[in-house]
Amino acid sequence: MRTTLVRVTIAVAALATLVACSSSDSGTDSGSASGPSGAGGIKSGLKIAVIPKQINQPYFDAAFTGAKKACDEIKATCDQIGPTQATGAAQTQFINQAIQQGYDGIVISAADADSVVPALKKAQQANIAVVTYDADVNDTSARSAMITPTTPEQIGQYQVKWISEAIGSGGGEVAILSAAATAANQNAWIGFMKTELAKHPELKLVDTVYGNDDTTLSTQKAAALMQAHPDLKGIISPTTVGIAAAAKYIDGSSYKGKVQVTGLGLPSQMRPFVQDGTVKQFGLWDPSMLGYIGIYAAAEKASGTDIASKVTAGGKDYAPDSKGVVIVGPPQVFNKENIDDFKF
Ligand code: RAM
Repeated sequence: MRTTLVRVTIAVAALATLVACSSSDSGTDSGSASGPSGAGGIKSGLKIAVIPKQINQPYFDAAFTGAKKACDEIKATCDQIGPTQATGAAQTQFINQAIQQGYDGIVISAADADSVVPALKKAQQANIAVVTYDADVNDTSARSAMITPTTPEQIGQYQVKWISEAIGSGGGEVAILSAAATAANQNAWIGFMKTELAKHPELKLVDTVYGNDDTTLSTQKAAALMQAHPDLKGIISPTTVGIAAAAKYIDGSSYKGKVQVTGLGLPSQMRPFVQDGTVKQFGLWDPSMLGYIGIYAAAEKASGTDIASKVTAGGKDYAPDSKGVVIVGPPQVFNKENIDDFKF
């Protein structure tokens, strides 16, 4: 039976729609934003750059699937551009490239919450609509809206719940294997994990390490954690790259069955580790919704619509909070019973 965190039916229905429509390419390339306003006042022919923390990363490719669907619907061109390494310095080059190439909008997941800000402000001065998705910037004036999966609090709390259930009442030492130390999303979740861990005296957080969303480094960090903490009972990895690396490492080691792994992962990458029992449960949300709503928000802003109190995507209204944050929700937990139902 499917375990529900919030109201999973909505997410599954939305996901099914997106998956069904996701294989087409981005919309028409008219190269300018001068087209007449279409439905919802969005100009046709907008050019929008989607800048993930890094390219060739299945999580961001899944998000871009939703972005392309939105671009098809609004007759925009959207391109996913970005670095292979998730750093702010590398992303800055792509932001500058988008400015030079006359994009109308940038939808970005910030690898570094601070260092991309000056370039994003330059983009705004060049009349480019800037929206963050997945990972925000610290200076929120550098973007018009932020599309976030669900509340950071909930994401933090659930990861502690999953590791606590996997380890059992005996408890023990746990460690966190994160992405980059500069990523605002992971840092916010870790903050809430610590608050939640304080309610679990049986669990002791002994280390927090950073694999920078790099598979090799994340694997090395998982191995080093085991060396440094031979009594470790669990690894929480709030990154799709980190959790896949940690699960693979534990799966192939003598720690299998002794050390639990959980966090945020893609069902497609985690399936073998759930099926063979290395991972009992983990979670995520539908990444494609972040790209989908991100494109609509950027397109509305680029078309002159005020998105401070409402973003409309695919006929549905989302209300940003006072800081411009749109919560997509809800999260989904994956386990042996339901993992085959999810394709992303
Ligand atoms: C990785 C990235 C991304 C995060 C997911 C859960 O793919 O760090 O920012 O949201 O994990």
